[in-house]
Amino acid sequence: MGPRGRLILIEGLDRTGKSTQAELLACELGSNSVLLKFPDRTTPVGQLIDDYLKNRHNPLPDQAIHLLFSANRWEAARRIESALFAGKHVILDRYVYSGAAYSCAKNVPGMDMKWCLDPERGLIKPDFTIFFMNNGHESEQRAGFGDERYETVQFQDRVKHTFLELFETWENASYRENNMRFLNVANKSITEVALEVKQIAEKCIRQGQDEILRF
Ligand code: NYM
Ligand code: MG
Repeated sequence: MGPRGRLILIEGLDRTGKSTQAELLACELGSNSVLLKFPDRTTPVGQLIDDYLKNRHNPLPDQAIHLLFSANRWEAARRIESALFAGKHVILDRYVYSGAAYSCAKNVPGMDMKWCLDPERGLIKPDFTIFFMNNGHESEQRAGFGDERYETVQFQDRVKHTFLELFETWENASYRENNMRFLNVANKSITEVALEVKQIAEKCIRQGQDEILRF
């Protein structure tokens, strides 16, 4: 059996170019890679999520939509694991950290960070996480900003702080140091960012790591 593939996550705020870069990376790695975007809106659970995001008046309680986002990852868990063991690299466009940061940023009583992270326990953890940052209010200038729920400047600010708190307080120092990179994409071209992402991914693949990490 050959070496297992690497699980590489691209995370960040809305409209920072994550999907574009995840696609470019998957292209770069070629047929030896699989790209998964969360939420995966194609599954039955994903359709409920899509409906919620597009319809600002959807009455789903915050707890219920949170658990659907998590269920949407669990739906893919076995697929991810078998791809990795088949030697394929799996590129993720958003994952557990988005799940916790967006829900926790809503400040719903009882939905603290621990509550938000609990349903994610046991999911495979990325071998490497690249977190896309910008200087703040650039996302709103990107095409389409505001179309979906959560896309307001105030909420994005809260999500940004919640992401940072999540990494600082709830992620372990060794993961932060060895398995993560914060990448400021402000004022960088798609090509520049793609080159950095490619270099990070290639390093992660070269280094290798046998055991699967879990949340
Ligand atoms: N989102 C995404 C969540 O609130 N929880 C999650 O677990 C995930 C994966 O969905 N505003 C939010 C973040 C986005 C929205 O994602 C849709 P995208 O990448 O714009 O399709
Ligand atoms: Mg979006």
